[in-house]
Amino acid sequence: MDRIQEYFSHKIPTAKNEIKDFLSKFGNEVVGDIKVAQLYQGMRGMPTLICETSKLDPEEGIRFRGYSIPELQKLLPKYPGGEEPLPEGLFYLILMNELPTEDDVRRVSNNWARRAIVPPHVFKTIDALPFKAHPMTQFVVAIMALRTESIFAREYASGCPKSEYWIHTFEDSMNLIARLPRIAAYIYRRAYKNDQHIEPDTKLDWAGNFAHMLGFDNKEFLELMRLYMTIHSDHEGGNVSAHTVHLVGSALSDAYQSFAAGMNGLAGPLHGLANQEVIKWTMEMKESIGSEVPTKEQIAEYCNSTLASGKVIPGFGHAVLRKTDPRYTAQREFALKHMPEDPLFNLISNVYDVVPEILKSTGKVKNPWPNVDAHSGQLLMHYGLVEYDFYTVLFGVSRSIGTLSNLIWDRALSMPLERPGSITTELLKKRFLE
Ligand code: CMX
Repeated sequence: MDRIQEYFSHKIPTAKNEIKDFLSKFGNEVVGDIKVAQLYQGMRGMPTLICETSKLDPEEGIRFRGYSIPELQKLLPKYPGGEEPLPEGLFYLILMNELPTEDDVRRVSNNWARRAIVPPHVFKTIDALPFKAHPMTQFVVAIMALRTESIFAREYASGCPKSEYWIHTFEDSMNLIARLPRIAAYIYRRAYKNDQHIEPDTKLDWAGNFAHMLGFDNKEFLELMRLYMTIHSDHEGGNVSAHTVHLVGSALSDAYQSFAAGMNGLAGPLHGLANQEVIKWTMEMKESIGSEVPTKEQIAEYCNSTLASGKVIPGFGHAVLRKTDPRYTAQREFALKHMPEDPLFNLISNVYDVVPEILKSTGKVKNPWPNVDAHSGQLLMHYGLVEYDFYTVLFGVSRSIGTLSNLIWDRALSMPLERPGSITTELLKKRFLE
């Protein structure tokens, strides 16, 4: 057992006892009512899951173990000379429920670097796919190919006791998080850079090394990756990718199977794929208007034509949030600091000025404000990562931190198989009409 795992193991008995004690006192209390409409509305607003790592407030946005993004930008350790938080620190915080020291973060970094070797058959599996296969398809296939390495699957098959499930899930999760940047970079370089690959730089941190393997060694880009990987990691338990990883994991599917399932959810256009859709939509707008700097009136006209054609405006709206996403704001501040004159940034800012009023005027959009995906593509484009089909893979690499921390806790707390009840419309009608 390594030091990080051992430290985590000390957290489990206390957490278990607290829950047991709480349940013995309040297990029969009612948490909320379920309205019939909610059953037809994607279960919006129903508290049905336990997720300890983060909580999303509709007005304020995400808090990771109680800390907002601006607070974490101050409190989490940075790379020497850097200003953005290291995702290793975010991982430590949400897993241990403790702010990490510089040493804790260095330990996570070194631990992931040690685990980062990807077996050759994974690259061969990716190579078997057409170059044009969507990067998210390649990503999911590669994660499943890596499943040959699952310690949980092996130990479960050989009859390990239930008390050890979390240990094997911990090992799988750490290995998977460590290896994803290499896999993602391989997919990127294969698809867009003539299959010319870059060896890892083991002196770098996890996100910095990822940027390096993608082929971007600009210091600002490394900082962007640290911020990006931190803020996309976790968004409480009910979003499609987090919920899917938890649900599939509840069948004792291993970390590879669970995470691959979650990534198929992230690849949907209403969820993570929106980050590529935003840039695609923005490029199509510029082309359609015939200008690099469309006016606000032209943007408004284009938005109305998007809505009239029955499409959504990507990057705006949210199932929970009712204000501008603080992840959007963090990225906007990065742009204001490093590239205030970037024409695409100015266009994205103008879209921000225009879209909310238009969405409000539809009378049906509950949240007219931008979400995380409205800004991320502009920052990547600025540094030359222009192949926007790849953007959701970046989101996916980051999401491993949150979803797999949760999976470790699920096994540590022996969370049961998830199996909610369902009901037919006919039965509902009978109940209320007869
Ligand atoms: N553009 C146009 N219409 C929108 C809209 C948008 N950006 N956001 C919501 N609406 C529409 C919905 O499609 C729905 O229309 P119908 O009643 O005709 O079906 C109506 O407004 C009400 O929807 P809502 O309750 O406000 O939003 P939901 O909780 O149902 O959906 C979301 C949330 C994110 C799927 C939706 O806002 C959307 O489609 N946004 C664009 C895609 C996007 O940016 N997704 C990324 C979200 C963040 C992430 O997961 O990465």
